[in-house]
Amino acid sequence: MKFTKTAAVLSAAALVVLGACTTPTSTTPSSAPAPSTSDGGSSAPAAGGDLKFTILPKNLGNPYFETSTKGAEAAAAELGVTTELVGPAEAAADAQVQYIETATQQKVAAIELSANDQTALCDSVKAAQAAGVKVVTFDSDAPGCRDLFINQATAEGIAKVLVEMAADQSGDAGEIAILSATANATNQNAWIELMKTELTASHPNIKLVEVAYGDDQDQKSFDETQALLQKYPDLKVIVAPTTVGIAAAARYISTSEAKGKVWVTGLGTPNDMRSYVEDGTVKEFALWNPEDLGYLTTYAAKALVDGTITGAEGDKFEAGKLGEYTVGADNTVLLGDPYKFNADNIGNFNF
Ligand code: RAM
Repeated sequence: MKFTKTAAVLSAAALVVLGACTTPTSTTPSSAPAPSTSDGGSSAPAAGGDLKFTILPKNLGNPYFETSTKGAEAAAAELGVTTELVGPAEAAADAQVQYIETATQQKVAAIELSANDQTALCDSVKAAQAAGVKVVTFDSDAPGCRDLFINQATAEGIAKVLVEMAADQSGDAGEIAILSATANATNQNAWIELMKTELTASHPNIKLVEVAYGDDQDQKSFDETQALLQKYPDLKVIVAPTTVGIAAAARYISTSEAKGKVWVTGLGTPNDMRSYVEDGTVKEFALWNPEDLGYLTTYAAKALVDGTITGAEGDKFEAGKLGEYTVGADNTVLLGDPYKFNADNIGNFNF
């Protein structure tokens, strides 16, 4: 079942309305299978013909990016584009540079990038662009250099949902901690800054005691959770705005004495989090549909490569089953709104 359709059917009112600058006009789920299109070839792309896009997530083996890649590949199949998925095993700050350089040498038409670092990648991104490659970030931006950013939801909207859940689950008072991804992650850092602002402005009785980093590695996130519990015996909530971190934190707490006392919330996938909602470790968490994010990214990249859009504010393009989208300020396209998952609705989602 697709998120877009289900969310609309379930409860449109439950969605956080954030002043979207997109206009999805259709929510018909795609039945196109996600093909395996790995191709390490180095021939130049022919306009309108054998276009090649490189998909470069923060790291491989992360279920979130496996799902976004599925969407990106489904869109590529619809558009007749060949894709190659590449990326580092670990989400380190500059680990993506070599993949950008290789894609540039291969003269791919576009790179779809979730940036591990806001600035460390810009030299290689600029070299790619100089060689004629369009660079579209998704999920985590490199604002200083990319052609276009496909944003899953506004940073303000994500921070608001995260703080809302932390406040609900702590009784709006007491100690909370954040378990993030890497210390350089553009997306998590933007959300955390806005969370701090929101906490100070509207939740004076909540104390954020620490921001810990699990580096989007399962074991490190698990160990950091244990350390947080030892350091802060009065901790009430761990907010993990990363799918890897939230799942690892929930796994730790599900078999510890903290279960039922320390709540885990943040951003997770329903499939990763289902058992922890069912066993009472997790009350509520949020996300968007990563598959739609990947799908939209490929359509946007294709529109850029075709010259249908330049990435300027107001540019419009068709994104297959998702309908028409409009480029907003700062060369950004917004997918939609974050969505909260809990025991009442998680059974309706499968990603
Ligand atoms: C992890 C990554 C990704 C983030 C999600 C919520 O998979 O850090 O960048 O958007 O979590």
